[in-house]
Amino acid sequence: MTESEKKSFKSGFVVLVGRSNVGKSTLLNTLVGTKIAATSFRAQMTRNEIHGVMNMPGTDLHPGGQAIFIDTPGVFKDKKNPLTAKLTNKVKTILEQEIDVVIYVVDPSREVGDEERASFGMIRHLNIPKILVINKSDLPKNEKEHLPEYESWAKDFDACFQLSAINASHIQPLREKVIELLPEGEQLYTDGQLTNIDNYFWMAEIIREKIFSVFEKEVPYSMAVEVDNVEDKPDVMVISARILTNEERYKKIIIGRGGLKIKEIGKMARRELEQAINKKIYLELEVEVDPHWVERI
Ligand SMILES: Nc1nc2c(ncn2[C@@H]2O[C@H](COP(=O)(O)OP(=O)(O)OP(=O)(O)O)[C@@H](O)[C@H]2O)c(=O)[nH]1
Ligand SMILES: [Mg+2]
Repeated sequence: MTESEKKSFKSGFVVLVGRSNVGKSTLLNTLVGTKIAATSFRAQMTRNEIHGVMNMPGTDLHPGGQAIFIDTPGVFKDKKNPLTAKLTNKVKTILEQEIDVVIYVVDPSREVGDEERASFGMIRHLNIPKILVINKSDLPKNEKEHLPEYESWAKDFDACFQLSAINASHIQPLREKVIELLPEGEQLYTDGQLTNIDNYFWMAEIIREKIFSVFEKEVPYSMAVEVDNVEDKPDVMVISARILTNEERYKKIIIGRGGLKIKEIGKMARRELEQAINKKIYLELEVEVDPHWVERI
């Protein structure tokens, strides 16, 4: 890198904020180009601060840059749930850190209500550039019934993009805008380093994602996954993990009749992990009742 290139290089932290289920984690994965964060049609998938790094080489027209996207738990209105309080606090803590740009994500198929206003309220006072992303542009027109209302919000933002995170359409203009809005600075994550999460956490998240996908509704949010051990043998990787839940009845549901459900979860998780690691995997899954798992999140 020459001195002048170094000077104009941009870098910084870009936080993704919005209600639960609007597609923040999907967008993070698409922006980075690798699946880092687990996603789900169920609310409250994301529970931790997850970083995804995007490196953009410089061109004749634009300086290069590095954006570190920070995925946050979705804002969710369900006061009775102790998990919700914990997750809301996590978003607040993330927003108190040094961040350079906010991407506020909305879903045009969902109406603007108290939850949306509370969510916007968390970022509106921030004195940094803000981008509005109206996601899920792939949905049919009649499902995006609240689009005009969200479009009218654009005036409160420095830029607004309509895109589809899941189809990766119209993503490049957003990437360029992010780099444009970042301050000049040096590379923060080293080459090849794409995230802050470790392998154990990432594996646990894949397993949790599969639990959400196997159960439509009956399984509670009250569930966590912990990977206890990973043994990387020459021909197979042995992963031991525990699914933790609050109550005995949920344990029964997760295991399923004759162990059918847990087998299905294991099969789906194994398939994805094998593909990502490119190695045969043996996955040992247990279900345990642990009423205190929320406290450890
Ligand atoms: N049609 C459509 N669906 C999408 C798009 N992006 C995300 N989704 C879906 O929306 C659901 C929620 O996606 P997530 O990325 O997990 O949403 P999130 O905002 O991270 O949710 P939390 O982590 O719970 O806050 C999933 O079923 C995604 O497949 C999109 O561009 N179009
Ligand atoms: Mg998420």
